[in-house]
Amino acid sequence: MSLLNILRYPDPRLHKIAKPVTAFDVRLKQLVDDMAETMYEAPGVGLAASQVDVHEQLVVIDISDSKSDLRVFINPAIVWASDEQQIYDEGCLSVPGVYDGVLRHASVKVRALDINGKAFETTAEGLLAVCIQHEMDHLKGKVFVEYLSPLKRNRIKARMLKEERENNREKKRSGAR
Ligand code: GNR
Ligand code: NI
Repeated sequence: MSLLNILRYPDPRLHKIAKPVTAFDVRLKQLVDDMAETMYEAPGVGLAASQVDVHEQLVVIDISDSKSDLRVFINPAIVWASDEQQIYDEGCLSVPGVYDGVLRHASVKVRALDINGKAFETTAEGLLAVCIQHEMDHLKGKVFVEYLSPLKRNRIKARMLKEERENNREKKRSGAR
């Protein structure tokens, strides 16, 4: 098990399009383990492979309070979405400290493969529906701040770049000693 580095907005690698997973081997199981560990440690309720610079259609989610209900979605596709929509105050491990309302389908039916390559379907509502749609956006290279107004997005981008500069400066300072 190992922790993976989470890319931060506006890293251009967050906008790469993920390719379908084709091999259900040990390497995939290792990657799922590492992504789950990274998500729990962050802590977050979901993580898409794109966020750890692996551009394959793989998502882990755990919305349980006990952190004991890991869900793995490989090559996920939305096969039905409700007309009803809901606004949820979203955050993202790739945009730390930022929370804002995003309008999405209130309920979605998802078809995906499990860790062994077996197909399954699940219908989600509430936070799980939000999370699945948020993670599937990552696989398409989309970060939730892209739903916000250009003004908000530009402010967020500027804040993230400033934090990155400060982090780099701090890293250099502590490394120089
Ligand atoms: O940890 C997360 N919390 C969250 C809260 C509201 C809506 C979506 C999310 S997903 C996020 C983890 C993450 O960045 N996944 O890509
Ligand atoms: Ni995210």
